[in-house]
Amino acid sequence: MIDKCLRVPYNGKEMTRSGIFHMGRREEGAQAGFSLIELLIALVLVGLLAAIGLPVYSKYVARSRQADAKAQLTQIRQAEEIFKFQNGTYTTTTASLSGWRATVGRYTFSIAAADATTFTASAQGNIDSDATIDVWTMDQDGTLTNTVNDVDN
Ligand SMILES: [Ca+2]
Repeated sequence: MIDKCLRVPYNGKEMTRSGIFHMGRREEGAQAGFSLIELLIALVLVGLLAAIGLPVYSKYVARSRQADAKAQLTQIRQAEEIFKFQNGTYTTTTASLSGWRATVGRYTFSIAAADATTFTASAQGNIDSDATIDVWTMDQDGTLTNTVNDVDN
């Protein structure tokens, strides 16, 4: 077939009349393209990659959402320390805390308990597609606890 084609040398390769470089030999009359089996194999491979990759990606996204809870709980602790410095005690009155935000991302925040020496702030949010709620708490010492981990449940 290549013998019948117009030969135009280009960078050491030969170009046919149709402008396609000859990379290999193809039998006369054979059609270029993919067979059904090749397409099915490609579809199965794409399906396998999606089946493996999607759960991994979902967990990665959920873990990144947990950063919202950690960062905001740290800010709440700093606001509580400022409040205690000014008033001698921690507070559950969130309006008294500087920079208070009741929701950040998928989390809602609250202060369950506070007195002169301790407080417990918590964050709750559903960070993935199941019904489990992710729960974080932070105390006056900055101890961060993931009471219910939505990523692994
Ligand atoms: Ca969930």
